[in-house]
Amino acid sequence: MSQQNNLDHPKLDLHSRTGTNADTLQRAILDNLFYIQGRFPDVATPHDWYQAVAYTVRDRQLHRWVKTAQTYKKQKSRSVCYLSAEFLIGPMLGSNLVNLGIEDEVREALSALGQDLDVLLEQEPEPGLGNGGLGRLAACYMDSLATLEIPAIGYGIRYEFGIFHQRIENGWQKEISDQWLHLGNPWEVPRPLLTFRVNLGGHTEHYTDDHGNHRVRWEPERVVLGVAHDTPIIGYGVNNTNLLRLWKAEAEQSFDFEAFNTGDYYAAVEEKVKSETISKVLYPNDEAISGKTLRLEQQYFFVSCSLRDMIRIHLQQEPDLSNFHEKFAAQLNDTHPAIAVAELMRLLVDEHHMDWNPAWSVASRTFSYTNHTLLPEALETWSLPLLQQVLPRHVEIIYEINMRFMDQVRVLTHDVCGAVTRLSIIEEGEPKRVRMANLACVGSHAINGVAALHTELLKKTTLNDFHNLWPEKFLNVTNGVTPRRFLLLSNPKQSKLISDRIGEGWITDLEKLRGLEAHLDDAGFREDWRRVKRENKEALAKLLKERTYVDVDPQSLFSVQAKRIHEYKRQHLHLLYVVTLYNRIINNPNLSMAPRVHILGGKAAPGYAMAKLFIKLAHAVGEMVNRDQMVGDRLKLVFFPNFNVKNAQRIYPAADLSEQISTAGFEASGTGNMKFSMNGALTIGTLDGANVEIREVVGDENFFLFGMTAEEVVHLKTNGYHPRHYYDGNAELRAAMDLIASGYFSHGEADVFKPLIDNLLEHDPFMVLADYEAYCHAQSQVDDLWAQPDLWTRKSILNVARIGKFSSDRAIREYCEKIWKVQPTPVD
Ligand code: C3B
Repeated sequence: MSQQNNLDHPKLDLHSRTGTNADTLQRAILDNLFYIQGRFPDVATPHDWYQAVAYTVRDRQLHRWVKTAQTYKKQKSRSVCYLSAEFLIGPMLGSNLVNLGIEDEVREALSALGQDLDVLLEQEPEPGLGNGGLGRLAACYMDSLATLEIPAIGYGIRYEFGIFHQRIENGWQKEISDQWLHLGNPWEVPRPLLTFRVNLGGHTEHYTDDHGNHRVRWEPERVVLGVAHDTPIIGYGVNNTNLLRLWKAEAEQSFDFEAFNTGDYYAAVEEKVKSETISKVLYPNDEAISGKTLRLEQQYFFVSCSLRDMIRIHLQQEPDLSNFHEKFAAQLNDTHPAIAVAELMRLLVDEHHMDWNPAWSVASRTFSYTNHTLLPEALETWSLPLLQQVLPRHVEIIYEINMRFMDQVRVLTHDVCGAVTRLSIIEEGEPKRVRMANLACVGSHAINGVAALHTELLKKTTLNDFHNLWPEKFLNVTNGVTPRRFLLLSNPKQSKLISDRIGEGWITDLEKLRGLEAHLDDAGFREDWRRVKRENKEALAKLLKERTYVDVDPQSLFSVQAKRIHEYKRQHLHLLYVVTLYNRIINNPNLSMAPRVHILGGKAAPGYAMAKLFIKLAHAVGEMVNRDQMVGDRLKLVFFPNFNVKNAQRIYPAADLSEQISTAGFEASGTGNMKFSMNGALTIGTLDGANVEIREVVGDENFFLFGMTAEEVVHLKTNGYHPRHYYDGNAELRAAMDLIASGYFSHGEADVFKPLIDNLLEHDPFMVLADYEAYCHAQSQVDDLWAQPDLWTRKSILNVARIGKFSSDRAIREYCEKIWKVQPTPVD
């Protein structure tokens, strides 16, 4: 009843519309089926039912959402704004049901209607608005922010086409466009009235106003509209419902009437098409920059809309912008939104007429920057002419920021060893380039890496000059993942087993998993643990059969590597091991070994030839190995197509072994490593990214470590690395590479995989060959442990019991305390 009063309308009876018992839900689902979709049960397709359920769930989010907005407004809470070009949120129905705590009731309501919730869950198209780890991290953080009752808005782009679907044809990856919006998106609320005009191109005009002030006007060449589309993000077990606000680009006017009237119909439509292109498609590269004008336009487009939205919200409550930074903490998720530093200065100075110094003080206290990679090809720089062409005013502002910064730097560093040149936001050369990481560092009050090792390397290498300049700005926040989606939702059996033993507290306090250690000596518990894993593996085996036609034995050890395909992640090292096992069987047909199923999954960037060739090789090897009678069930290799959030949720629970084998120093953190471990897999991995910290908490004896350290990698590289030396020195390695090179896996055509083998032999930039022997050795240790199932189970339980640190709740708490300085604002 109190809800009724608080929402200020005596006739608004929220309870009848949003009750959560099975009866009310059943009525609401039928209602939505009829009134929103114009369907009735006799003719409704599973997708119609899915949508009806989704609307029913959304109705139950909406009044929490309104309450949340009211509460935040009343309390004038400081809000976090997470600026990210990617939010890989994945399917929403399952996680919303879990977070609202109404899964059982909805299941019951549906079964009374003759529908199966699991079938409907399958209907949801995946919002693939991200490439991989970075985008998924943003989504996990949104879940934790809401669960921790932190006022927050996620700002990004409503891509019409998300990450492509991967189809495999004759072993090759084929990209299929992702039409996730095709049948409508029940989760979003379009806000056509919440629209900003975004300038692009043109030139600037400097003038003096009536009061003698120097002012700048930006005369754009064209204008596009950014229209807000809101998706409610509900916390687990709380009322707080935050906002994911994604911007869609639209044309300012649908038609150029002049052109239309003169008969040039197509020219009239052209402008519209051009404007809408901006939010059309996600760039499918992870960790490589595209340098395309459209990409810059995307970045500026969403940043400008977001900042102006923040200013709009601010000015509803405050007289001016002098305390903007006290109301908002804006996180730059990598350099993709880094143009925000210049844009906020433009908004404050040009549009709100603040003086430069106070404006700079506001801006630099608003922003903080997370770096996600050390790979040089991922560090964004924009050519100055291109920036000039798209954002002429921002070039002036960046020059101004840089000039003032350089003056400061000269005094502080006395230009020791050329630090000034390296710190400059502008990189000299033909053409000059703007370094977005430098802009982000200069404009932020905090800079963080995403795992302890990564942050240390940032300080020592990529951002070393900035660290020397401002050591106090640097800190580490190790990544985390949400246990709601990646354990509670995706692994119901293991979750139940855990809750039956230690209660449900772990769901919002993952450190509570420690309580499982007390049950380690309980043989019945270990037996149940094994049963759950076996059942999860049976489910995956069934899915693998449907998707790839390969039969696998759920009793085998499931060894999984699922992530974007990239040379630094070294999927080819994994494959060399599989070929090695194959050779061992051929050489010794009676070999007794731990039966293994090796599962690979991941998308390759469409333009990344080596990664695509790898996918072909994985299929080629799988084809030979899987049908070789001599091998039988001892070894299988399966490539799981179209690795995405939905598929990931079925893969993690079924893994025995998690392959985290990147070249040390290259994987900033990794988050799959955490998800596997949370689901009871043991890790075989290098001392890289968050592996280091995972090993620390689960214990050395519960982790299969191998390979060079980051330091050793650098040392070997500087002293001259000769991959051939390893090839010559290891007979098994030689045999595996020779077999691939011989054409054995490519119908005798030796050329097909030549680029891959040649690259390894001649360059091997990620030192696969140097770590091969250590990797094989660690894999033998895996086999030894597999032969002792009970000991394996103990280690699996310990991995889960000790993984609490890697909850995104912990990570978000650290951001709140150390960077954003925000407090929870609970909603009644
Ligand atoms: C990724 C990194 O490659 C991962 O190590 C890291 O765990 C995640 O970010 C999240 O921090 N990353 C990415 O997915 N895309 C980029 N452009 C850069 C880093």
